[in-house]
Amino acid sequence: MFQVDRILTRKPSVSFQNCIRHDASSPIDLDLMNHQHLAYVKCLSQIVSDHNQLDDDPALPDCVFIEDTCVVLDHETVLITNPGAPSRRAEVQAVQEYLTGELRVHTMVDPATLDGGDVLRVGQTLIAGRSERSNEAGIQLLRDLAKPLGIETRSTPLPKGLHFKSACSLASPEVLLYDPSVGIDLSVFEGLSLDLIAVPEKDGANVLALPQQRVIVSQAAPRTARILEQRGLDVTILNISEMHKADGALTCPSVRLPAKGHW
Ligand code: CIR
Repeated sequence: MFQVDRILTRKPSVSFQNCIRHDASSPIDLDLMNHQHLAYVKCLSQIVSDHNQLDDDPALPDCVFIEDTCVVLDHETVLITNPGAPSRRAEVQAVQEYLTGELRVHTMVDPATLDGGDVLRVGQTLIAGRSERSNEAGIQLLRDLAKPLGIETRSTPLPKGLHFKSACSLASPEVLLYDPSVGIDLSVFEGLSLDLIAVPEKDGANVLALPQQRVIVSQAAPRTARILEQRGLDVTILNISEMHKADGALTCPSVRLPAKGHW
């Protein structure tokens, strides 16, 4: 997304330490998480002034990862997802309430499941990863909604890892970063005029592209940051160690809403 009008975030839950994670060996520091989240929000707010933050919910440990609750299709249309992890289903309520009245809201129910983290937007194309969280029925619903808006939806299996966007993301409208260890079928990007760059660090595969060639990169991926600087991008580095411990990365804690006609 390169002309962002507004940003939506959600405060980390007081129960964030109980989030879903594949490796719980290193303890999560909640104070540090809150500090890192504030820095994330501050960084985005300096670039996009219109920012709203939803309250946290003690019953929803993963609610900070608001990206998974919806897919914004254009400046007036959003799909509220049915997250694949049952413990995350209720996260969508607050997001739906907030966006209702502002956007045309579509919803999804079982057996369809989809996490926003599995949907990568490249211009007028959506690329959805079929993962443990996002199934064919969820992707088909997305495709059906997107098509009349002139948006094509492609899909590809995610061979391993949590989300498609844990394994690849846009650093700018022309540059796609991917983690070569995941084994994504790169033919899914054909015809999209992208430079594909294999990143040297796993935590470098998910970056947050912002307007004016700005991009946020995790402090855990210094070599990826250097590659992007060498390509002339304006790189900001953030420490998101506590989000990484929760299998989260830079796109996950925000929803970016486009300006009319911009995508
Ligand atoms: C989960 O397992 O659902 C969370 N702990 C992490 C979600 C990260 N979200 C994302 O990659 N879009």
